[in-house]
Amino acid sequence: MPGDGLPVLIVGDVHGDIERLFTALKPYPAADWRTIFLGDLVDYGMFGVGALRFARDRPNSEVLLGNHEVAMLWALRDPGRIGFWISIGGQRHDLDELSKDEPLQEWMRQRPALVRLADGTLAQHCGNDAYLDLVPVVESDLVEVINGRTRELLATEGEGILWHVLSSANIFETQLARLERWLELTGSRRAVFGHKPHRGSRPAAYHDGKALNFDGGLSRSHRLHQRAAPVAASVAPLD
Ligand SMILES: [Mn+2]
Repeated sequence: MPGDGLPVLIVGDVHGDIERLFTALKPYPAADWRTIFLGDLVDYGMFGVGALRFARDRPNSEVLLGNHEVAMLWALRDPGRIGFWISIGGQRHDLDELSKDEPLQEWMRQRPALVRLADGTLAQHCGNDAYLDLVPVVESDLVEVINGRTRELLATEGEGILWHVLSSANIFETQLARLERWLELTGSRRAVFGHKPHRGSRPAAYHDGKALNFDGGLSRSHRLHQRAAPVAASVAPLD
């Protein structure tokens, strides 16, 4: 993994606000941090593709798949999905830009759904165990199996299945038993996710830190943008 051994920086949902992303990352030089982007870099804001390219090219970084990336890839393949995608914040100029950039498309289709860090942290887009729906049986290397299935679905017109899984509501805040089962199945000690803005000024911790939400509503274009939320609500080191 790129940046193994470096302290870990988590970046919640960017949603096209590259300007606030730059502000948020200023204290954290790429060479000094292993950066994990939790997905949903696109939609709502004007610079979704710009944010994707920036995250892709940042050294020592990993970028997870969010439901909005899936919706965008779906719209790219099937024009009949463009209307839906625009209804969830899709920006037409970004789709045009993506359609001209095949290497970026290919990179997006290779994004993992899950990343497990050396300290036992599991990074994922939504705070839900719906990822289990992607595998018929629970296997020992669950994280790798789910990531393999994710890539397979993106390569075989399975965006609808992935959209359904990745847009599942965050439940770990309120459902400790499901969180604990998920952590056990994936061999993890805590889950880090984004997907739905919390309302705090720092990443929100639940169940003694076993669940951490890093979506601080960073994008000013998001319908749930928290006007007073500092960038540190979405971008912060992992303790
Ligand atoms: Mn999301």
